[in-house]
Amino acid sequence: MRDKLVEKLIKGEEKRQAEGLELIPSENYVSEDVLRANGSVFTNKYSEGYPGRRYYGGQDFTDQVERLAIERICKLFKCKFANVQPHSGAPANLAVYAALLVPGDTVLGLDLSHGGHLTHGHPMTLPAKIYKFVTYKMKNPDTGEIDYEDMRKVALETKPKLIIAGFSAYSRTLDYKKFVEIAHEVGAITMADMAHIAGLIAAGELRNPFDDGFDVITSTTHKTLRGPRGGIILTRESEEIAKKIDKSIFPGIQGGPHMHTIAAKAVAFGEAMTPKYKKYARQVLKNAKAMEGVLRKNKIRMIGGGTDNHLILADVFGSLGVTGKEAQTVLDEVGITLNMNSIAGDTRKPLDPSGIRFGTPAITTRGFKGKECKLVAELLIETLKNKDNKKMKESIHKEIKTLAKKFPIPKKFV
Ligand code: DSN
Repeated sequence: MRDKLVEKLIKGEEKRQAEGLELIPSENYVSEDVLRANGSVFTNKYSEGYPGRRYYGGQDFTDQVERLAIERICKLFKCKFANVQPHSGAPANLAVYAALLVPGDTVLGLDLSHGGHLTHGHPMTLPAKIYKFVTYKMKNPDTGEIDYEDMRKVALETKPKLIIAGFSAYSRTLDYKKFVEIAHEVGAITMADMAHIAGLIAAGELRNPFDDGFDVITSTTHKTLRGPRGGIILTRESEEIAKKIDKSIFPGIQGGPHMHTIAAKAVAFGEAMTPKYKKYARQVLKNAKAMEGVLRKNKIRMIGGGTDNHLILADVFGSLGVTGKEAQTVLDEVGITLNMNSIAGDTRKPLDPSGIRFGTPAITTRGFKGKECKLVAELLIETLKNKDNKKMKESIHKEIKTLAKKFPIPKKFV
């Protein structure tokens, strides 16, 4: 690359990724094929509209690649319609709200402090300024069970037009049937924001909300789905809903689709259809269970009491007296990347909360199995217990680097 400044930064990030262990549960590594498509000449092309009805000429290949992405994702999720143009998860969610609601309508979603996502109604977000968000919560943070009775009560009282299932920091299985029952009772549409677990659903390892009658699924494409940064909106069977969503994305909230990203999505969806990917998704879950075991043995409190998916939310302040921010910083020092996270009922502030959130999608892509995941969990706890011991941290950092070297980031997934 001629721009030496940017080249140096790319190399630096490559080295950081290669030498450290990525435990942020929403991150992953893409294959060189996904990277190739993402860095392709499709980035040069404007394609406002949809395949077969665009507002610019020269669409022979863009039409084909967008159709391919749609066909593949519909097969993976067993649904009739897909919009693959959302730039990411937040615009995907906004587009669904704009398509199906009018300003002032009520939406019911999981409380942020109980694992929900900012776009499900945090007061600082644009949707929260347009729509009225009400929430449901966990019945008991130590089991993670959702309080479906209360959810029903809130729904009957507030008559939401949309009910959202989905999360960014929740580790247990949702009962989609209950969501659908409650939605039918109050005449609401159901939307599942599956950004975190989309890949695990696509692989058939976790339940598909469409199988229980959900109307719409939104997701990002770069987490467990292992594609480029981007979003998708899927509609199970209603052409009316799908048409409204298409209009809501373009011309509603976006202009030209990013065709290079759509090409990369098509590649990633193709990879997700292979037996190798299914094996990967199964291992993601096994690896999270292996880490859960180590935390339990060490008496570290896990929100939800453990995990059914790829992530763990641990109360490190309550268990070890280390704050989430301290934990994130000290783990960065030894080459383990994860993120601080608020926990249900947190008495600490979001910028230095009680919890940490981590997961297995990226290390599983590197080839980690249960044995390595247990070791990583042990090193993580060891680091937190010895956060002021420089020598100990240096030795753990060395061990992490050795482990990372033994499991280089793969380039080919199929
Ligand atoms: N930022 C993503 C996550 O880390 O979960 C969700 O948007």
